[in-house]
Amino acid sequence: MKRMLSGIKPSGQLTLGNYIGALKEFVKYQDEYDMYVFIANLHTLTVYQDPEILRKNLRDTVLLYLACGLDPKKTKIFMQSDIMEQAQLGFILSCNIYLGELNRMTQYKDKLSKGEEGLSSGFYVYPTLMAADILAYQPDYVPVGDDQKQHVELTRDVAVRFNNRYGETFKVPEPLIPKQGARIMSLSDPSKKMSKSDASDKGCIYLLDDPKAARKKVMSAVTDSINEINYDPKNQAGVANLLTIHSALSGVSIDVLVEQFKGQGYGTLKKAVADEVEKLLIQLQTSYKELLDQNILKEVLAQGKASAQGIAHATLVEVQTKVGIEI
Ligand code: AQP
Repeated sequence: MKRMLSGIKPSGQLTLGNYIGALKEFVKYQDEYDMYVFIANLHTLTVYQDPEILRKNLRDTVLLYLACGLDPKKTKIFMQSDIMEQAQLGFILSCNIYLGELNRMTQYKDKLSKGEEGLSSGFYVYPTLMAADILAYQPDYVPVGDDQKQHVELTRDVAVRFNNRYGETFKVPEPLIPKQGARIMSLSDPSKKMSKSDASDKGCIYLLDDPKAARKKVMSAVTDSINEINYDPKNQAGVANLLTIHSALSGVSIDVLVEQFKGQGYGTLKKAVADEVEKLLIQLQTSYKELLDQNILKEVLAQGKASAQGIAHATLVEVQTKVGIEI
């Protein structure tokens, strides 16, 4: 069975973007692959987090993984910081990644160009830890949204470089980008990705949002003045985003939706999307509450750690031996 690995950074409450671009896909994949999904808690620290809020976000992330349908019998669910081998491998890999490569990372360049102050060095080097998060487990595939593609490219580059320098060690993983839903956009500004740490929450649906409040966000989504329902992400980004969300949640193809909504107003489309979103949130939150009462977090994470650590440890020992730091 081919192995697959991915993770989500709990830097806030999980969003509809995380669900459509990541979790929904993971649930599909867990039946076909040897699946590992971690909670990237170390990555959250690249930006200051209030410890109490972070702890709650960690708990909610695990519960939402389960509520979305990740099954701990099929998917190894674990906390990034529980596997210390990942961080140690991260340092070794950072010694095989050039400054120029990190300088080219779009996320870093974006923050620099916006003149963001107080950027931590952790933010700068986090792609090196992400490479270790992935390579420690020797996966065949890494499902990511398209914004993370560049980081997986860097991971592949360092794997190839390491293999060339020290001999075959790492499997070079393939990124898997969903064909549709790879980038769900903000409802209030469809030129921007829907992000959990967005300053305004108007454009973002959180999976734990009150379903009625989420409806309102959809109903006030920014569209355009063309007043025709087409799938045209360039010229009608807001409408294209609504169609993408509808299609991802209902399973109806975008072409069929465009045909179905032809000649109707944006209000009708928004109402249909709001229905889909509300249905999803009610279903997820019902299971979230049941899981919360079951108090199973620690057990799920311990089980995931037990399965994941052996693989990461074996990789680290091989790497340490190859680079010459083991006697
Ligand atoms: N809007 C999105 N559309 C599609 N996929 C998305 N993902 C995140 N947002 C969207 C995918 O979810 C996985 C986990 O992402 P992450 O939360 O670890 O990192 P991120 O992409 O940086 O998410 P945010 O919400 O934008 O976080 P902040 O605001 O803290 O930077 C990835 O596969 C991602 O592509």
